[in-house]
Amino acid sequence: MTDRLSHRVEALVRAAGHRVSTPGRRTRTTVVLGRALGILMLVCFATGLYSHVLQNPPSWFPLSPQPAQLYRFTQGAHVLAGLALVPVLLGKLWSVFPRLFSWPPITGLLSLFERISVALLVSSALLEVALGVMNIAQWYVFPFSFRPVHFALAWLLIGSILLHVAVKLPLIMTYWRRTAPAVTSESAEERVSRRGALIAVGAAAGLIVATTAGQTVTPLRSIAFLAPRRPYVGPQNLPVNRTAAEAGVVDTARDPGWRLSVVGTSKSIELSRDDLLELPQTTVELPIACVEGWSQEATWRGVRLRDLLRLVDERDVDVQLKSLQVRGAFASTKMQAAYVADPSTVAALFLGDEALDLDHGFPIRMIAPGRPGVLQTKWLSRIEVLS
Ligand SMILES: Nc1nc2c(c(=O)[nH]1)N[C@H]1C(S)=C(S)[C@@H](COP(=O)(O)O)O[C@H]1N2
Ligand SMILES: [Mo]
Repeated sequence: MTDRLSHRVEALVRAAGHRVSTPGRRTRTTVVLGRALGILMLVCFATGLYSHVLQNPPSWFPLSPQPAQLYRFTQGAHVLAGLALVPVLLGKLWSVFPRLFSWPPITGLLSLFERISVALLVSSALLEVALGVMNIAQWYVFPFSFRPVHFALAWLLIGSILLHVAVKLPLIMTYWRRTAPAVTSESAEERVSRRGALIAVGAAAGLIVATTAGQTVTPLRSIAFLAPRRPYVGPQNLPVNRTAAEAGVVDTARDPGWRLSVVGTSKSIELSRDDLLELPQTTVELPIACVEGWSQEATWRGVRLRDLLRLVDERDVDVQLKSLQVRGAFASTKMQAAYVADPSTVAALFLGDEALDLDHGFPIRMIAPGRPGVLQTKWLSRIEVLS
């Protein structure tokens, strides 16, 4: 009885395997796609770590506000590489899909180990990429906060990649070169089909990058059809991630009684918007570089943060920046002394020649070089020295 059942299952699996196996699904295809995938994932991992460290800096990490454009570059690369790897990942899964039907499914301890590592790899890769895409689409349907989960999955993913490469090393070496005997022995038809598969995957990745890159590479912005936010689209020609209405600050931000509190360890002051306008003004060119991959340079004018702190006799200190916003992860952010000391770190009152739009943080917002957009706190109400 069980014998007949297992024969039926085996026959079914073999038939399914036969149906899905085409010459395009060759080990060489898998290796070529795997290499591209490995490179893209390494780019994502390195840039993701950098972004994580900027948002949660360990005390030993040498934070540097300059170069001011660095985060814009690394986070743009993170999101673009992450999007480009979607078709490569799908192509690679397609190329190994027939192996799902290999029979018997497990031949020993090593093959059990291999199957578990592949299951881990595939599920963490799919989940990681899906979460990233959902996040940039601001589709927060998952019941947990994005960053810690994306971060933890990244380690799981990189670990299972290392394991996978170790297990597959002999195959990878055999099929690494185009001139390898295992590759040159394929038929002309097989070669055409394999190349076709690679070209299709490459074209899909190229198309995704071309139609998204404009969110950060401004000359390409007119073809950024896939980008959720595009440069120069928004109030004062700058995109907005969260509006004043969404943050619940419309009334408090417009209130004539608004004051900015600057709180030092021994002294504190309160400044109205007019008081702030009387202080020396500085103009800086700095980008907003959102963690979601879009970025845009803008001209900001306002008071240097270090000048504000001098008013309460402080210098070289870490500060807490508090927003009028009551709820939400970015209602309050921390800024380390390295950024506070930078002469281009400004509490901005103007964007270009106009007073900040309400959605850009009126009456005043923080703008500092080399920081993730999430830390450029809008609708500032309080700057507090951390002792
Ligand atoms: N108080 C507050 N500040 C905030 C945010 C927010 O939600 N609340 N969003 C941040 C994010 S994610 C980005 S990318 C920038 C965007 O600035 P902009 O809307 O002026 O372009 O503001 C940051 N400052
Ligand atoms: Mo952002």
